[in-house]
Amino acid sequence: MKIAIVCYPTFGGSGVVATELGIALAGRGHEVHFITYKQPVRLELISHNVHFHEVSVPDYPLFHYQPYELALSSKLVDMVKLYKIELLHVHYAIPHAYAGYMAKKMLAEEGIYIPMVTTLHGTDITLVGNHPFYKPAVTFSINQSEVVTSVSESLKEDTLRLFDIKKEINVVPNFIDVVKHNNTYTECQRDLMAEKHERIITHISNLRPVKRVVDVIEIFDRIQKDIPAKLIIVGEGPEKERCEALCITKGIENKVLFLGNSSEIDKILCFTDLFLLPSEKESFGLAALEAMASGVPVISSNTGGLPEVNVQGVSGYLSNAGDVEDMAKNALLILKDDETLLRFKQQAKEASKRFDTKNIVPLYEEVYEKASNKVL
Ligand code: GMT
Repeated sequence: MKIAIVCYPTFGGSGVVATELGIALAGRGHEVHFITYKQPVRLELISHNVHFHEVSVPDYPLFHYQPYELALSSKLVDMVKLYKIELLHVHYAIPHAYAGYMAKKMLAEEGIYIPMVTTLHGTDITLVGNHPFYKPAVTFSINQSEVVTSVSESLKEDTLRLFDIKKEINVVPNFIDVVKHNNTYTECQRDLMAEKHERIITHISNLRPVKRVVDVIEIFDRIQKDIPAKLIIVGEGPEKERCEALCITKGIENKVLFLGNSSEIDKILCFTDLFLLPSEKESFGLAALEAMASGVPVISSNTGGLPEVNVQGVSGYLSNAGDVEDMAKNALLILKDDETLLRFKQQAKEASKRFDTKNIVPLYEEVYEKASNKVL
């Protein structure tokens, strides 16, 4: 099948999932066209089955805001016609579902009927899409998609609670290539980051308030009072400066490394002993799944879709968002001795296998089949 994938090409989870999906679909013989404003960060390889079409918005002094969805919908129309694309798969409702709907309508004027699948990722529903500025357009474009998917049961429930949705929502969880995450780095270069006797704790996110990065520092502060440890924070975002300042106030700045955005997540996870994800909201928690697939146990909050990913007492522990005492206590339970840590590492890896690419990508193929049979 010829599929257009529309996504955010940045470090966010939705872009990562969309990119990995495109790569996996191409591997299964589909022709995949990424249509977005920049080559997706995880898309290293353009091949005869994987294409990338850049959407550019001409700069014009009259525009206070650049009309991205207009440029995107025009680009979609052109690419569908040029490559005879058979299906649009848009990731993240805002503004992609809206632009996709406009493209569908323009194409229909020319007698070309193309189905659209919209995948909801989380903040497009729980944070941004829910705002009265966007809500009518988000509701409309979700209802106009042939098939709607969400990345967790929890996100499906949130969507049905917050919006007037007339469509069935199919849950297709995020996925991970378990084989790729099988640590191939035997030594993992731990010594680059920490002394032999120190535990390495990692947090990866876009450092936005919803991630509660301050809690990451609070949890780590309690851990390092009990056992020798280092904290690695990967990502860039608005909470970074506040967290750097907090580390100085607590006198732990020499134990915390802020690495910025990294394209070496696999290497970092390879030498990580514990992953922290204390988010306020999290529709799935792809970062937690990536950690688990690399054999890293997870201490997380119990919000949103996290309980569908992190298994209490098996791949790690879950606590109420904000309960840093409980999270630190649970972290110490896992880290206290080598034998317990090894057990949790193995269990985390095992628990991640439910979400292996080979189990989930066929579910998207079924969704495409369903969408193709009911073009609106
Ligand atoms: O977490 C973010 O702020 C980024 C956001 C995105 O759009 O990339 O992540 C959302 O989608 C991911 C992929 O489906 C999920 O794993 C994240 O849980 C979800 N984030 C939130 O719900 C806060």
